[in-house]
Amino acid sequence: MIFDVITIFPSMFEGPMSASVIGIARERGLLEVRTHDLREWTHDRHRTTDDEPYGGGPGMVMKPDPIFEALDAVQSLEDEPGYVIFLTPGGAPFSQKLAVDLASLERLVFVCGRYEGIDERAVSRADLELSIGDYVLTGGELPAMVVIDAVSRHVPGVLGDDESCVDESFAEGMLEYPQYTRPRELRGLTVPEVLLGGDHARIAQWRREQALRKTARVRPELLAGVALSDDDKQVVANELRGANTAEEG
Ligand code: JEH
Repeated sequence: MIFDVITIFPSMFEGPMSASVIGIARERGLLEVRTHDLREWTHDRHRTTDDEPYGGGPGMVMKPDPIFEALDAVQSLEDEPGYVIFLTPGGAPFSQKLAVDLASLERLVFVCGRYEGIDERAVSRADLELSIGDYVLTGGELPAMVVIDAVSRHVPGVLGDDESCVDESFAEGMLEYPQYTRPRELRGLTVPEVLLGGDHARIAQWRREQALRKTARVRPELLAGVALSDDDKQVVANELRGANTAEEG
């Protein structure tokens, strides 16, 4: 899969896109991440990418013309133009489902804004406008890397067998159960007994209950999308009453 990124800060991508899973997948030729410096498509001495907002107001706005030219050039690099994504605070919420769906495309082209945002005529070149969450960042670069990371995990071969993403729907729509590794005891903190026994049915049952309780506590709204048995509903009701804390930690 190919990711093309148009940005005024290509260097921001160097570390995150070279380390760990993404870096290894690039070395193996499973992914390409190519950055393109937007300033190459400016034509003035100062390589200007921003200008004052029409109608007044604070801050500066990203000029549309370099973005049009950059997209024309980058989209022409391959036979197919790629699917164009703008990262903006007002975009549709990025989600796990979108990460999976976007992974079936051959090429994504990201435009990262800066300043207070992007001229709306350039934004109209987007096939999709995405936001990674309801908080304001300083630009679209970190969001682009978040999307690349989440999508790449679903490109065949990127994750090893040990870290495979197929079984992530185990506790469909719930938060994760707690995980433990060695040592068995650390500073008086112990691993739950059930995990040491090798009774896989009991372990699965325990993990599901832990996931259910955590979800009820932290993200109760997620449970609307989960099929709950009568026993499950009892567990949820207990958790919401704040029970099971003293005796089970
Ligand atoms: C932030 C791209 C490009 C943007 C808006 C404002 C104009 C009046 N989840 C996310 N958070 N932030 C971003 C994002 C994603 N995806 C993100 C970006 C850019 C993505 C520039 N910025 C910085 C930025 C706030 N608005 C500015 N105001 C004048 C129209 C309203 C407030 C500040 C900074």
